[in-house]
Amino acid sequence: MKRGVVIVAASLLLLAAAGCGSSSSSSSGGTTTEESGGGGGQKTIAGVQANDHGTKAVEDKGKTEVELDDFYFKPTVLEGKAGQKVTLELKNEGNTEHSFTIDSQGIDKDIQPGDEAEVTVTIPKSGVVSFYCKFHKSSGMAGALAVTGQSGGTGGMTDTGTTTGKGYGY
Ligand SMILES: [Cu+2]
Repeated sequence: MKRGVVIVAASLLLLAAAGCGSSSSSSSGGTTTEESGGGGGQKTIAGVQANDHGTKAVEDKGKTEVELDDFYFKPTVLEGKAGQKVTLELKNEGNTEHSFTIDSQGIDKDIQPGDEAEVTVTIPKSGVVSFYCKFHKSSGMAGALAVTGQSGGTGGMTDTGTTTGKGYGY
């Protein structure tokens, strides 16, 4: 009898908490990125879970700047013409050492905090090529080279912006 009262009281409290808590729900679970429900900016790029900081077309002439930070590449996906050679200017703006590594192209460049480095990469003929930081790949520090216009279909990259879904009522 006593226990039933307690349970009812508890569930009333829960209801009350749920009712007024929704307006000010700023408790987003701390700083871990274990399961970011869409807002955290993680996506699977070329089969690698990566912290997404945008897609950019590479420069036709000149260098394309890529920022290395703790712990992401920005831009994260570089798009160019199939087979195009691209010079990347890598800038480590983080507080720890990072690397720019592409296994299939024999590239493995270590960059100290505040330093810059240049690498020449090749946009794949089709699909995507994964690059990553060998120190922080498991933290989602990865990205990809992709052929312009093909990134939506290949390698499991999710292309946002094309999901309209609703609104076709006309
Ligand atoms: Cu790193």
